[in-house]
Amino acid sequence: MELSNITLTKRKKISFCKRLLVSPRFYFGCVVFQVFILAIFVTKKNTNNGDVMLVIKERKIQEEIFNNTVENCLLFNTSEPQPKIECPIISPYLIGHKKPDISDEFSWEDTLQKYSSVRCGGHFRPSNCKARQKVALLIPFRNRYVHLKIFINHIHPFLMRQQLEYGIYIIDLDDEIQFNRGLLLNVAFLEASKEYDYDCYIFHDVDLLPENDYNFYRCSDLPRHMSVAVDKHNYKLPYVELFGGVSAMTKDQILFVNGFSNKYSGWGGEDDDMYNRLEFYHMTVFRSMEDISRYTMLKHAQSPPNPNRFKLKSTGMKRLRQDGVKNLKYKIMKRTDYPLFTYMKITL
Ligand code: BGN
Repeated sequence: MELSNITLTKRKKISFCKRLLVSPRFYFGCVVFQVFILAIFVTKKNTNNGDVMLVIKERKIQEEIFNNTVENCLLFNTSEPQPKIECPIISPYLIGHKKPDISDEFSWEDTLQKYSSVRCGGHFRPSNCKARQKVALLIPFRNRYVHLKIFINHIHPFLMRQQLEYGIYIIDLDDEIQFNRGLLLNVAFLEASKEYDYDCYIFHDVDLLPENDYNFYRCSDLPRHMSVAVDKHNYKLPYVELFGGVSAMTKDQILFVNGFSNKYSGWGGEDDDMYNRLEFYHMTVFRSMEDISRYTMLKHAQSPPNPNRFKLKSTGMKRLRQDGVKNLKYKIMKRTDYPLFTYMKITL
């Protein structure tokens, strides 16, 4: 009895296999599976290709925009006479909301031509009135040449329309040292303030393009967080304590809280730490309306987050007085005044 049962099961299995081999569904399944494997392979290959293409593009644009030096621009002299009459509070040149052009397919020569009134190092001053604020744009940077090209082309006309006097500082860190946004912003602040008596310092990520020129790039009595509504976050503020992206502080406000912490290497946390500093000194962060403070974020791969950022943040207020712009030691490896921005590379 048992023996016949076993033979029956065996027979069933064999007949199942036989049926499977002649079934069109089986072959269809095989084809689908093969296509699936092939698709994974091709996508992976394309991603690698994409990476290579991006590196080539970055190189090309680096050469394109870092090719021109002071010979191609007029020197900036702070003591040049300027009109006595102050610019109006609201500039007559504002155009309101306009989605930024994010293409990098334009000629840098044309950009240089268009903004030839900008002085060496990216300094600009309106010619027909005295700007109400002198603003330094401080931009931490590493290897994002495509973004830099788009950003510089976008930000000059934006700031000009606001009738500001401004300087643009791109600050880069020794390749051997891990990227550190807070530290770079501290250095950029120290260097820009040595150079000129700015009223306002704007900490600006290179991948954020302001969409509305009623988003005034100036400081107020309170520290300002400006990139309130970013397209990547569906134009909504992700959390109330956010101080990253674009923010503005006066020299006094920065010195009062000892600038940013220098300890946050890698991505994340340095802006939250700054928010804590402001809170510690009872300084409220001011924000403009969401429909004005809109930004387009340029696409990029997410940098690896710093795994120590939570610990650093929780112990941050203990270090506040020793860790910041005061007593920060660094060396400038390279400084060049390009026609549309000042570039500095520093080491520690
Ligand atoms: C937050 C980051 C910020 C960053 C925003 C961008 C942290 C917490 C560290 C203690 N904060 O999550 O640094 O600017 O995202 O949306 O990672």
